[in-house]
Amino acid sequence: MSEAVETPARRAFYDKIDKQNLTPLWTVLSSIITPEPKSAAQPYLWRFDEIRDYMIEAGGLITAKEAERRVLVLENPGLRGKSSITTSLYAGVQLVLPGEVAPAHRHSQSALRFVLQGEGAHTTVGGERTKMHVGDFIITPSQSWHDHGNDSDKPIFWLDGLDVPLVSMLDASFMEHWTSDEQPVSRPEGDSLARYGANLLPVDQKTRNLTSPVFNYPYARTREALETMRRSHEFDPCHGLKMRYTNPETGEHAIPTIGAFIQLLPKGFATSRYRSTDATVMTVVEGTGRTKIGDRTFEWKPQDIFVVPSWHSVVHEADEDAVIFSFSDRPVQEKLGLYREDRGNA
Ligand code: 1HN
Repeated sequence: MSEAVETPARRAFYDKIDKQNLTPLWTVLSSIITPEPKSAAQPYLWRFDEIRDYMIEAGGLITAKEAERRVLVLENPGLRGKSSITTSLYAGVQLVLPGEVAPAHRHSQSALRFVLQGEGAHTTVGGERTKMHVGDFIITPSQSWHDHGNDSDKPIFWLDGLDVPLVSMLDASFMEHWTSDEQPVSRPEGDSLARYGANLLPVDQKTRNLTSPVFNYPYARTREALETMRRSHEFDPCHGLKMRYTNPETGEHAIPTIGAFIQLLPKGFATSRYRSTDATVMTVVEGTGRTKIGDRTFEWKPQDIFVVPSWHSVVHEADEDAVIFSFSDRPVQEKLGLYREDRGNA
């Protein structure tokens, strides 16, 4: 269907109604209802080596305390100025230097952290502290108090993923600061993993949290699971061996607005073409290879971060055994009946 031509009489009419904040649908219909997703977001890859250098430079310019969070936002080149890596999600790389504290606050936005480099710093979420190791997937539920600190002797870098653009779109943002830099620790380290992450649940607990009560999914366990499963050699043509992080109380995604995934691509594996409506942020944990997103190919190595916009075809090739962590707004799209995927025909 082509757009209606503009005659002088029509133009005059549009100008007249414009003053009353009215617009004719027939001039915009084809751009607001597209036959398939036409994202403003673009495929892109950030090299960790480059980000790291800039972050160290930022470390000399501002403290974690003054910045509140010393983060460089990964802005999609098609969404500059919007603090967005996809239409619905935010991503950034955060640095906490030895001895620093990123002060306690809470907000309605949900967050995930995926540790890229550094060992032994900690984050405290809802009164429980956890140590951070490379590859750990750590979550901060909506409205939970959280602060980070680094008592180690090395800088720590992690990838932050938040539902900031989604919450902004819904005009549902709330934020508060704690009265001091660090919240009190009220539960022993490892408490939530013991209670909820050992294939056990407290017998009389009736409540079901929207966000997983496990808040650190240690990489050591995740990696071991992948390594054991690969022995059966059942690789999905589009994903290799791909798992999703779950809320053990419900089996749903670990965060209600953000789905998170880990996948192993064995050495030499090339995936079949795949596309889906959930734009996805990916970071490489192990291995090297390349990913073709639409018609662009990006070479990657550990800690690099890349983004696949909605409905762009994806093909991965691993030169060595590779592990990729990813996140998207899939839970939202699934709940709303909007999620679609296309295996192999893209
Ligand atoms: C936030 O709270 C953190 O707690 C990181 O580390 C990045 C970006 C936007 C809004 C809140 C954090 C954030 C953020």
